[in-house]
Amino acid sequence: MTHHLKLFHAYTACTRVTLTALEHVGAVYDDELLDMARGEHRAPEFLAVNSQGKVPSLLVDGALLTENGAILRWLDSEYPKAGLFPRTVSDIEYARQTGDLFWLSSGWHPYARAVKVPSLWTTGDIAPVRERGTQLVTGVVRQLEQRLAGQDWWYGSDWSIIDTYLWWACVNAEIGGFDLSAFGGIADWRARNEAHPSLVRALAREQAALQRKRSEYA
Ligand SMILES: N[C@@H](CCC(=O)N[C@@H](CS)C(=O)NCC(=O)O)C(=O)O
Repeated sequence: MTHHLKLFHAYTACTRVTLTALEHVGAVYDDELLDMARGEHRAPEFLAVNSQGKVPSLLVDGALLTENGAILRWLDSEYPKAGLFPRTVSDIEYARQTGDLFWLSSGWHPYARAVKVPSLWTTGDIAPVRERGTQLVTGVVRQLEQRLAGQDWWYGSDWSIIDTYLWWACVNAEIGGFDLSAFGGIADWRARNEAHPSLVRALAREQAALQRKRSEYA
């Protein structure tokens, strides 16, 4: 069954993961970029769509899905042959993949945001928050380096959407000033991610939405 899909996203946000997944499965979808700097995610029009005021927000035939982990799992079940995740042969393996999604969502994501947008986590001085964020990101990037020693992707020889989510978290921290170049063990993996056609198309789609938004202001 073909669904009508509409994704609300934001520039450089974790919606890069959702966009990559939508591109990877070959979905036809509408998209709308929200300008977070102007507070569009808190505007009544968007809160009427998602009262959490967060992206990704994916409307599936008008029904709301939130959180990358949930959206990625739904897309994987709709497009099982697309290969968003490696096929699992046991419930334990499947639960491990789900654990990776939770780890990204509750670990990497807030750590990267502490580096890039430390004002989210404090009403006071942002410097110690950024410093702590940098320590936490350093710890998980080291774990990533260890995992990638001797294998090309998180799950071994094949790309999965987990690689895009990890890439997004690393690059988001870098946008906030984190020195990713100090981690030589992830350099080739990063380049492979950035050459992946689904991510390349996703970034082009994000860029097109950004240009549309800018032309609204002009
Ligand atoms: N764990 C969620 C996080 C969703 C999330 O926090 N998104 C950010 C953008 S990367 C957002 O909407 N921030 C707006 C806000 O928190 O006010 C996911 O990966 O989907």
